[in-house]
Amino acid sequence: MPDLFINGKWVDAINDATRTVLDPANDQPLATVAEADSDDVNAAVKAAREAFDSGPWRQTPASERGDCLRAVASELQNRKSELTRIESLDTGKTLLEAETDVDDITNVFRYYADMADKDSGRVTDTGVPNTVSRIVYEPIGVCSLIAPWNYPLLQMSWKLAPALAAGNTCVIKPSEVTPLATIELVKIIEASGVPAGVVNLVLGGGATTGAPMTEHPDVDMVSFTGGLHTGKRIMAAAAADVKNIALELGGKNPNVVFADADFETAVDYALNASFFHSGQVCSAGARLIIEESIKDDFISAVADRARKVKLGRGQDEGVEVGPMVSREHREKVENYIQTAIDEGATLVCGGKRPDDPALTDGYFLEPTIFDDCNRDMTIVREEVFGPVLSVETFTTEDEAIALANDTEYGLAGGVWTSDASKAQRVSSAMRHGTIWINDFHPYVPQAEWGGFGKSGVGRELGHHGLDEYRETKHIWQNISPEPMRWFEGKDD
Ligand code: TXE
Repeated sequence: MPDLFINGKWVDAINDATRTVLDPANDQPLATVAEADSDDVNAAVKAAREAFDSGPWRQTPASERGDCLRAVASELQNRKSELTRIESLDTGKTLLEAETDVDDITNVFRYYADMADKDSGRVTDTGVPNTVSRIVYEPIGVCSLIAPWNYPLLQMSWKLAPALAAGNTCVIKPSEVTPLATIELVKIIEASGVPAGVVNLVLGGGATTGAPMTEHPDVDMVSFTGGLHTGKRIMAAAAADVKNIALELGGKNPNVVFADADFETAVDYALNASFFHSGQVCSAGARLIIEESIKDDFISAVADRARKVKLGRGQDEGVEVGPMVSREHREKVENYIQTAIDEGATLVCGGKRPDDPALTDGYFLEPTIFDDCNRDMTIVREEVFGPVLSVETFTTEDEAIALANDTEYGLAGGVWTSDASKAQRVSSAMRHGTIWINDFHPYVPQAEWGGFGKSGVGRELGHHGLDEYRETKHIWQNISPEPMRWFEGKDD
């Protein structure tokens, strides 16, 4: 079956090109999908433009748009086991992680279904007699939504659900590395009653398919989640037409542990913060910033558990961490590991591919910990996006805060302490978009997600996540118009 979806029809790429999608657990082909280029993007943008300008979607009552999103949420649950399996196969993540993703995006669709008709603007008191002043929200227009490979369904849903709730039309592109579950999501949207042309799916590489989505003059808004380097290019491309943008560009997230934290719980969460999904998480707690007095015991406890993490195929029983997403990405992370060694960090555990012969074909990498790190090291400054934890130490609260903020990113961070006042002081001082106190990683659709600094522009989720996809318009009416005679009396 063709797998580009343009103007309500499933079609092949115009140039008939295809791409093979690989299973990261064994390097074997999983599927062959269409590979779009700028011709397909042009067709998709044209469909989205027409659907926005003359189609019914933006005039559809917001409550009915909400009903479509609710139908998507129900179908996501009906097809949960199938979607879970596809997402797990495509990304390498475990079935439990993939299932959690499907539950999470169901909640995101439900949340924006409910939000769709809850806030249609406000009336202001202008203070000027005989006037009516209304603030209303309108969709922005055609939105290009570009997602990465670590959370393909989830990242796309964070964009698509609010974009549709607000009445926009969209051209969407998952990562070329992990396109499979998004194809299923679009089938679900098609069946939900969303009209033709409102959601258009293109598949393909960043330069050939993604870039035209950001450069096309008929696109009004670009929402992107991915790497910093690509984010900068997209921002520059969007500048040509002054398009609206929303960018989530990852992080270098501190996990600050004070000596008065509950030791066992903090160890458990430090492990999860850094090695969950092989560390391929934008909010991964990849920088452990720990009070000097407990460092040795803490590192030794985390390393003991890291050595026991069960690697394997994400679909197999008992597996705790799957492979990395691609051969190229594992090589990139291995280069970071070598650089850390060259720059003088102390390797505590991991740092290599597993010895298990059953894992040699997949893109596996052992959980890796580096002690004796400092801010001059590449591993401390750059987003590694793999199962690699760096350790820095502090002795005072101020020092902990300074280390936590010593990053060009600012996406998320954790603070561990049993002192409630200290928790508040430190979390207030940390310059990051999300702070977890005595926790790490949870998010909810009700709360905004996004970063300070180079972690991006704008916010997803929550109220703000809907605002990203709306224009605000002020409508002013003079209800008793009469000549104002501003210029009278100025004749010679
Ligand atoms: O991401 P890219 P890559 C970080 C992580 C990783 C690095 C690079 O540090 O090592 O990014 O990963 C599309 N115009 N994150 O190279 O390139 C691309 O096709 C338009 C953090 O895989 O950012 C894919 O759909 N689109 C992150 C998407 O952008 C372009 C998650 C992401 O790919 C494009 C993933 C272009 N010029 C990686 N070039 C997070 N924030 O969670 C590429 N794309």
